[in-house]
Parts: sequence; structure tokens; C-alpha cells
Amino acid sequence: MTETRLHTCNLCEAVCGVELDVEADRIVGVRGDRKDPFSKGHICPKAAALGDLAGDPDRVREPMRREGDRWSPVSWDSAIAEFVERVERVRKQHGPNAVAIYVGNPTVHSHTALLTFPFFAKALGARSKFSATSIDQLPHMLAALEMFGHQLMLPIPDIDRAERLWIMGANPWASNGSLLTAGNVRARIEAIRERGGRVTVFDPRRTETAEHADEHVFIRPGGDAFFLLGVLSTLFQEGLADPGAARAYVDGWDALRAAVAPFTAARVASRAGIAEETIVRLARELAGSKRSVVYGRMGVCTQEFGGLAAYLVNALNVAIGALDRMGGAMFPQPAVDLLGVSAAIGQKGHHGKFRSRVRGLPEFGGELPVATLAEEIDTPGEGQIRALVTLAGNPVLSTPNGARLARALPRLEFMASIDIYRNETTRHAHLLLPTSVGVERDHYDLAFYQLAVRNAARYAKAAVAAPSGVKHDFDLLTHLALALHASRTSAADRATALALRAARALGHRRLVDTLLRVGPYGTLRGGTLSLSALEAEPHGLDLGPLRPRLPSALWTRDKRVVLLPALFAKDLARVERALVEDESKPKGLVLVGRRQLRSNNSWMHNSLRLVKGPERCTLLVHPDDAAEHGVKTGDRVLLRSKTGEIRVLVEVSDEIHRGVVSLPHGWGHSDEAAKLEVARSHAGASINDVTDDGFVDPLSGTAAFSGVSVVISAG
Ligand SMILES: Nc1nc2c(c(=O)[nH]1)N[C@H]1C(S)=C(S)[C@@H](COP(=O)(O)OP(=O)(O)OC[C@H]3O[C@@H](n4cnc5c(=O)[nH]c(N)nc54)[C@H](O)[C@@H]3O)O[C@H]1N2
Ligand SMILES: Nc1nc2c(c(=O)[nH]1)N[C@H]1C(S)=C(S)[C@@H](COP(=O)(O)OP(=O)(O)OC[C@H]3O[C@@H](n4cnc5c(=O)[nH]c(N)nc54)[C@H](O)[C@@H]3O)O[C@H]1N2
Ligand code: SF4
Ligand SMILES: [Mo]
Repeated sequence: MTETRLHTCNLCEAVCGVELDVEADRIVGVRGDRKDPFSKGHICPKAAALGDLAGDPDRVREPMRREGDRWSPVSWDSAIAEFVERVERVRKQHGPNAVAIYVGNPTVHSHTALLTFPFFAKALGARSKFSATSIDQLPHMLAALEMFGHQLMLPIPDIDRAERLWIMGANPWASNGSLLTAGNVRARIEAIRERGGRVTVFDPRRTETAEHADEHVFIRPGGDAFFLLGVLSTLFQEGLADPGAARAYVDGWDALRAAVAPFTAARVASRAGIAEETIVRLARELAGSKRSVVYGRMGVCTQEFGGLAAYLVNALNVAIGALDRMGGAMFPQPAVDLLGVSAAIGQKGHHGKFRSRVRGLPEFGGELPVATLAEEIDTPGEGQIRALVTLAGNPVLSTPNGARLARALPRLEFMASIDIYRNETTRHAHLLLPTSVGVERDHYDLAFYQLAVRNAARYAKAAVAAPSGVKHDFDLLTHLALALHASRTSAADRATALALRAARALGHRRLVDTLLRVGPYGTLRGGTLSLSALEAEPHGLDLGPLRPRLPSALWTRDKRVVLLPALFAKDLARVERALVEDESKPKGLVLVGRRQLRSNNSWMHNSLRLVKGPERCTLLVHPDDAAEHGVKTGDRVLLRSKTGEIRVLVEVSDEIHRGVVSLPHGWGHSDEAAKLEVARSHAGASINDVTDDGFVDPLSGTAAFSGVSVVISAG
């Protein structure tokens, strides 16, 4: 018998409601939930793979232990005992910083992992914390911290009401939106044009998104900060800059004007890769509507000037009066006040409180840049990392110079991975501790409603049972943390263990209920929301459009926006230097990345329905560059950089700018020790074998994926 159960897709940031057809605890069909007021029935091809993930024969279904090359199942009791024993041994011998943790992207897509992860990290006690943040959105968070006083206070483009939208370094047609949670983001962007608005895309590649825009502007990889400075200086110079209502609570307007003045359109044009006249025209156009907004994402922040560029997007939004204005860059108010909760546990954010041991890169929010992980393992000395725990991450494929990391991991005294697959990273673990997948857990989106274009809420109960041998992340992370504390004797350990036991006894549902009740729509704040109220609306609740919230919602001490934080002002000197040094265009090729609709970072290539068809891990090469190098579509060429080389399949296309080549990330599944049958037969190559762990935005420590110098050669 087929039963229909509601759930929420947790694969990307769009939070689509889904209807699952379930037979004997197996998912046999997936549809969009048309009654979901937020996603309105929209899903993408990845949702169809929700059942493939749950039922994947390669999935790890019981704890596994590795001895040399041999894996054998172990009981949970002995796995946890061994975990604690080996972590503690490293801690005692080498100190707490010798134990590191890397937290991957799916953690953010599980509220039960998010709620318990801080306890787990604390129990590990490590200063050596790393996550996917520093290969992703860290620059946006740094800008939020410095300007608005909280690392999570991210302005979201109000695309449902915008009239003019600039999309920089994002490809929502493939990614479905990032730091821009919106059911059916494509339709929402198309609607801007349907109501007479204008959409402009800035990208070194004419992306699927650019194909659907009014204008596509080729930008030079790493050119965004230069371009944005040129736009700002033009606006001030032409008297078009106007912060609107924000004038009342913005500090530093005149300082910003003075700071950007030297960076005229004429001066930045070459480094931006955009002609002076075009910069001036675009600046005027942007200022020409009362509902313009600028949105920047991956391509903007994972580059050499990523921190500055992410900041300049915000600064530009202030300068055109878009901050906190309808149709501008607004601040959501979701049902769980994530900012308030994180501030309450001391997580408003900080930057540069300590630095990495080997290279001296700054921490952010207590985390070190993951571009330093390999060197922290393979460089001897006091504080060297000797043990690593990965939680839902695949850094061998996802971090720059992943090949170096793959060489470093076997040097660890102990490694444990909490994951669902034995993949390119987790194959190096001594213990593999498997968890449930999204459809087997309850789902409330703690993280992404905070980034949504409408205030929304939806709670889904687990749709199918988890295999008996795996644990839910809530249970596993609290269990491991408690076991670690129990093995120690300090008063602090005892106190934390007490708090943890209380949280465990309460359970994740009561925790969510409490968070909803104390939240802005909650019963304790004069509203009606509680977990039971939310569950009474199984398709989800619409809590209305975004509303202006400043200045009261600011987290700065004086409730004012810091328009020109010193950190970013100082970084302008680096821009100045780059302008002087770089009069001409680079000679060789530079590499950028891309995302694909039927792919999800590195971990969904074991679903046949997603990977079948022509090989997709292709290197896009401009026809002129192809001619110059004597290569054509279908050739396999050697792609080399300072750090490594890979063989890739060429696809000649004029959608990529001259001098730039593009390769998707997350591929490269040829490791025989991984257990991913389907992925191995669609292996592709890993872009991160040629990206460079030494190439980062020095301001934020974020990896620079965009603009890596490469050469291609036939054969
Ligand atoms: N060159 C280049 N590199 C990039 C990027 C790029 O654009 N270009 N993008 C970067 C970005 S934005 C990100 S977010 C990172 C991602 O980097 P990571 O988070 O390190 O990598 P993922 O590929 O998302 O791997 C997710 C891991 O979680 C496991 N997993 C999946 N679901 C669950 C679950 O429910 N529980 C547990 N415990 N494990 C689970 C998977 O098996 C996999 O091992 O990659 C980054 N790397
Ligand atoms: N289908 C699918 N959806 C996903 C993911 C996935 O892997 N697959 N991953 C999810 C994750 S973890 C994230 S973080 C989001 C990311 O979502 P997006 O931010 O939309 O990421 P991308 O699609 O990688 O788009 C980045 C764009 O930046 C361009 N670019 C490269 N360098 C530069 C530059 O220097 N300047 C400018 N202006 N542009 C540049 C690239 O050509 C590319 O088109 O997507 C999420 N959604
Ligand atoms: S757009 Fe994202 S949330 Fe929606 S179905 Fe696709 S992967 Fe899932
Ligand atoms: Mo990401």
C-alpha cells in the first residue's frame, strides 16, 4: 500500500515542501507539495533522489572500524568507547588543540545537528575548528558582523518586490538560490522582468541565469571589488548616492565617499574587466530605480578580494538606499530568532581573536580557515593536529588542494567520521559512525528561514524509519559529547555534562517548541506559535513578506550601521596595490567553478538518476582559447596549476569568457577505497586537486576558488 507523507527537502537552501509516496518504509515517489505556501509545489530534479539516498545500497548502515585497509562492523558501544579513548589519548599527549573537527555543509541542513553540534565541539574542546564556512559564505558573515554587529545578520534581496536586480557571482538557475532562500527562485526572478523590471548578471560565464536576464556582463574573475568600487565612486561623483531612510542610523557616509573616490570607473575598468562607460552606465541604471538591489554570492566571496567584495555589496546597497527597504536588501524575521538564540550562547561572532599556528590566518567565530587544515596536520611542531573528526563533510573533494589533505590524513593518529558514506574523505577514518538522512529525521529549518525572502515556517515529522544500525545526529552528538565529559573529572566538564543531559532529556522536539514559543510569533511573546500550532499546519505557514526592521534589529552597541568598518577600509590598500601592479590582463588562463542542477557539492553522485547521461564534469573553454591551445570538444587534456594536475574533458563554448576556463566542483570519485559504485563509474576529476590552499583572501582567510592560474595541454 502506498502512503503519502509530507516532508521538507533539505538538500539545498530552498526548503521545498515535498510529498513522498512511501511503500513499506521505502520512498517510491517524490512530488512538490502544492499546498506549501512558500514553495508552492516547486521542486528540482534533486528531490527525486531523496529516496535514492535513503535506500542507497552503498550507504553505511552500521558503525564501521578500519584496521589497515580492512573495514569491519562494530557495535555502537565499542565504537563510542574507542572514540572516547582515542580522542582522550591524543588530548592528553598533545594538548586540546591537537584534536580538530571539520564540519560540512549538510550539518546546516539538519536542525537537530545544529542544536547539538555546539555541545559536541565544546566537548572535543578544540581550538582547531574548521568548517565549510571558510570555503563559502564567511565573507558575507564577516561583513554582517562588522556592519550590523552580528555574523548572521545577512541582508537578503527582497526579490519579490525588487524592480532592478544585480546578480553577481551566483547562478540561482543551478543552485536554486543561496543566502536567498526562496521556493522556485527562478520564477521569482523571472517575475521581476514580467513586471517591467530589469535583471543584470555579472559573471565570467554566460550562465543559465544570465541567459534569462536582460543583460549579462562578463566580469574578470576576482574583479568584483574593483567593479563595485568603480560603481560607488561614480554614484558619489555624480551625486546619485542616497542612503534614503538609512541616513538616520548609518555612520560613516562621508568616510565612505572619501574612501571610494580614488577608485574611479576609469581606473578600475581593466581589473574589473568591464569598460569604463559600461561601469558608469550601470551605476546610473542602478540608481535610477527606487527598488534596486544588489545580490552577490559564491563567485563574489570565494576569491582573492572576497571579504572586501562581500562588504562592498552591502555598502552599495546602502548607497542606493536599498538597505532595509522594500524591494531592497532586507532582514527576515523567522519564527525562531536564530540571531537572538546564537547571541544568547555568546555566538554573535568575532574575528581575529587568535590565528592559525602555521600561517597566522585569522579565526572567525572560533573557526580557523579550512585552507589551513592540511598544513596544520602535516607541519610538525607544538599544537600540530593529530586527531580529526569530520561531521557531514568531504574536505578531500571540497577544500582547496584537497590532494594535499588526502596525503595528510593518513598521518593522523586518529580520525573519526560521522557520515552516511565511505567516500574520498571518510575512507581515511578509523571509525565511521553512520547517521540517518534528512527524510528519516524531523525537519525544521533553523538556518535557512533566516535567509528567506518571506517569513515562513514548516515542521516535518520523519517520513520513513532510519535503518536500525544508524543513529540520529541529535542522539549521536549528545551521546559522544557526554561520553567525552564523563571520561574527565573537571568541574567544567561536570557542569557541561549536566546541561547536556538536560537538553537530551528534553529532546529536540521540546527544544524546538521552546524556541518557537520564545520567538517573535510565539505564545510567550503574545503570538500563537508553538510546535503543536505549527504541526497543525503540516504544509507550512506563511508569516508574511519581509518588513523593515532597522535600526531596532541591529546588533551593534549603539544601534547604528557601521558603513565603513576599519577592517575593510584598511583592505583598500591592497586594491590600490593590485591596481598599480596589474595594468594589463593576465597572460595565462584562470579557472573558475560552477554548479550544476543535478549535482550537490560532492555527495550526490551515487544516485544514478542524477548522474546518468553525458559526462558533466567538463572544462568549458572559449573557442579562441581552444584554437590557441589546439584542443576541441571531447578532447581529454591535462589541466595544471601550481598545486597539481588533473585530466579533464574539454567542452568548447562561447558561454565562458576568453581567458577563463570553468570546471564544476565535487567530482573526482576514482578513489578505490571509497564505497560509491555509481559515482566511481561517473568519476570526473576534482577541481580542488588544482585549486590552491595558499590562495586565499588574506582578510578573511576564505579560499580563493575563483581566478586560479592554470595551463592546459593536450595529452
Ligand atoms: N572549487 C570549489 N570548491 C568548493 C565549492 C566551489 O564552489 N568550488 N563550494 C564550496 C561550498 S559552497 C561548500 S558548502 C563546500 C561543501 O563542502 P563539504 O561540506 O565538505 O562537502 P559536501 O560535498 O557537502 O559533503 C557532505 C558530506 O556529508 C555527508 N552527508 C550527507 N548527508 C548527511 C547527513 O544527513 N548526516 C551526515 N552525518 N552526513 C551527511 C556526505 O556523505 C558528505 O560526506 O564545498 C566547497 N568547495
Ligand atoms: N544544484 C546544486 N545546487 C546547490 C549546490 C550544488 O552543488 N548543486 N550547492 C549549494 C551550496 S553549498 C551553495 S553555497 C550554493 C551556492 O550558490 P551560488 O552562489 O548560486 O553558486 P554557483 O552556482 O557556484 O555560482 C557562482 C557563480 O559565480 C561565477 N563566478 C566565478 N568567479 C567569479 C568572480 O570572480 N566574480 C563573479 N561575479 N562571478 C564569478 C561562476 O561562474 C558561477 O556562475 O548552492 C547551493 N545549491
Ligand atoms: S530546490 Fe533545493 S530544496 Fe527544493 S527540491 Fe531542489 S534540492 Fe530540494
Ligand atoms: Mo555552500
